[in-house]
Amino acid sequence: MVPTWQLRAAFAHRLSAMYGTEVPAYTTLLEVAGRVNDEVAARDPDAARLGSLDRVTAERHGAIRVGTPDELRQAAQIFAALGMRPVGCYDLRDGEGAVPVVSTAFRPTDGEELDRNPFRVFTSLLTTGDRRFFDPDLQARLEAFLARRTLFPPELLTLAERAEEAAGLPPAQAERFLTLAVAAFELSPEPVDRAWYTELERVSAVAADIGGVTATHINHLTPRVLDIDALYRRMGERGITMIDRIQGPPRWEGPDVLLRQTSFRALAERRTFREPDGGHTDGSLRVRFGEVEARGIALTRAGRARYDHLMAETDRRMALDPDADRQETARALWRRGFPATEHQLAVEHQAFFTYRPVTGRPRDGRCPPADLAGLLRHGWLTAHPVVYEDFLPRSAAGIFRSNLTEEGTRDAGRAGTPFDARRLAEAIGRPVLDPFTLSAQQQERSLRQALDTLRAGPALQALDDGELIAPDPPPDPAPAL
Ligand code: OOG
Ligand code: NI
Repeated sequence: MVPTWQLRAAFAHRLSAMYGTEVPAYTTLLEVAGRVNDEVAARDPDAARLGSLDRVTAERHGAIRVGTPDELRQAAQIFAALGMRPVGCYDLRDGEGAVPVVSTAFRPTDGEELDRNPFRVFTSLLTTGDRRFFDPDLQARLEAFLARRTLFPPELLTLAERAEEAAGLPPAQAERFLTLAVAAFELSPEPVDRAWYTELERVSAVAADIGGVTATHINHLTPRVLDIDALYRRMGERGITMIDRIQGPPRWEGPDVLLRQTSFRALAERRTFREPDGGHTDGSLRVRFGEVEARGIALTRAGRARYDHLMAETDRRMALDPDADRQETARALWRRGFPATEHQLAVEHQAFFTYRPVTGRPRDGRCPPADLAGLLRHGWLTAHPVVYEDFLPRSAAGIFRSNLTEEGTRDAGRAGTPFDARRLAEAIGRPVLDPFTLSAQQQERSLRQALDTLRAGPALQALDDGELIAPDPPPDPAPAL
C-alpha cells in the first residue's frame, strides 16, 4: 500500500517535473531558490526555526482555477486522496484589481503531515453568477460551456475516492492515479476558440483563462525561500523581471510573520486558436507566471488585525506621498506598531507558538509563576513559533493583478453575490476549516501538555490552566502610529 503522504509527495514531485518542462523559467527559479536557501542555512544558525532545510526545500504551493462547484468538488476529491483539506476562504472580488473568483487552499492540516510533505494548492472558483462581472446572457453561455467540459476523467475520481477511503492505494493503482492526476493539470493542446476567449477576456483575463478553454492547468508552482529579498535581487541579475514589489509585511529586524510573496511573468506560451472562419492559427497566451514565497509566524486574530491596520496605514501614507519608498514607509510604521520580538508576540497573544516544558525545574525550589510571561522569562517553558500555512487575500489579489495584461471590466455599481466559508463549504461538499482555529488548537494542545508535565513536578500543583490558556484577546483598538 502506498500511504496518503507518499501519494502527496509523489504528486508534488511529478507535478514539479511536468511544470518545469512547460515553463523553463520555473527551473531557473528553483535553482536560485535552492542556492539562496543553502546560503541562509550556512550563515544563520537559526535558519531552521521556521522549518528544516529539507522541509523548506521540498515545500511548494500550486495554483489552479476551476469554473463550477462540481469541478471544485472533484478537485477536492483528488486532493482528499492526497491528505489535503480545504482551509480558509479568500474572496478576491472586491477592491483594486478585483477578479471574479473566490478561493480556498487545500493542504495537510496536521503538523506531522506538513512535515512529511508540505504541499498546498490555492484553488479558485469562478463566480459566474456575479453581476458585477457577468450579465445574464454571458452567465448562461459561460455555464453552458463549462457544463460541456470534463476536467477530471471518471477513472481518476474513482481512484481518488478509493485512496481517500483506504488512506492509500496499492502500487499499481497508485501509479495510475498519479499519472492521471498529473495529466489533468497539464496545459491542453486543444485549440482555443478565439472569439469566445476574447469575449471573456474583455470581462477578465482570469475568466478567460478559466472559462475560455476546455481544460484546467496548473497556473504556477511556488517554491519557498528563506531570504526572499536576496532571491528578488538574484532573479533580476539573471534578467528575469520581477513585479515591482514583495507583497506582505516589510523586511525588518523584528520577527518574520505571515507570508511574503513576489512573482514574475512567465513567457508567452504557444497555443493553437480556432478562428471565427473555422481555420486554425498559431498564437500565444501569457497567463502563467512564476512566484516565490517566504513564510513567517502565524498570527492570532488580534495580531492579524494589527497587521491589517499597519498595511492600511502604509497605503494611506503612500497615497499622500507616492514618491516615498514603500518598504521604508512600512518599516517605520512596523517599528512603532508591531511587537519586535517573539517573546512579545507570545505574551501579548499576537502570534501562535507551541510550548515545551523545561525539565529539571525548579532548580532553586521556587514555585513557577502563574502567567505565561513569567513562565517564559524564568525558563519554565520555551516557545517555538507556529508557521503560517495559509495565504493572504490582499497579496493574492496583488499577485493576480500584477500578472494580468488587461484590467477587465467590473460594474462596481451592482451588488456582488455574497460568498463566505459556509457557502464555499456547500459548493465543495466538505467543511472549510478556519486557519486561526487550526493554529489555536495546536498551541492549546502543546500548552496543556507542557503544564501537565510541569504540574507533575513537586510544588507545582497550583498551576491553573484557566489563567494561562487564555482565549484569543479581542483585537486592540487601532494603535496610534
Ligand atoms: C492564484 C493567485 C494567488 C497566492 O499565492 O496568493 C496565489 C492564481 O493566480 O490562480 O497564488
Ligand atoms: Ni501563489
